[in-house]
Amino acid sequence: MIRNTRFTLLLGWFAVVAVFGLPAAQANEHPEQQTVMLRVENMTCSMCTITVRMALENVPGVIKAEVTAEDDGIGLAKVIFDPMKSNVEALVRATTEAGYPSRLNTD
Ligand SMILES: [Cu+2]
Repeated sequence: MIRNTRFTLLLGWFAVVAVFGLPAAQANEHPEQQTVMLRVENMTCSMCTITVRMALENVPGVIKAEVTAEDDGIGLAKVIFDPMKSNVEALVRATTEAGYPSRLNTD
């Protein structure tokens, strides 16, 4: 009887894994992608968003960058990158070297 119950539980577990995948695997569904927001300075015209986006997308490991600018000259860059190939420091360096100092947006 006990053995039978264990067997039923085991079957149930297999059914859950079959339908949903291993819980740990699900939590790490996209370990190759990380998203950060950067606060970018010196955004003076609409071309700046393109310049900053290109600077970010030229960083090895960057998958996608979206840049918006406000009237106050501050821009926001949403950057999706492979954390195995890049990091926030490399992203900040790229915009800064392009003339747009940035830092991790903590708001
Ligand atoms: Cu500009």
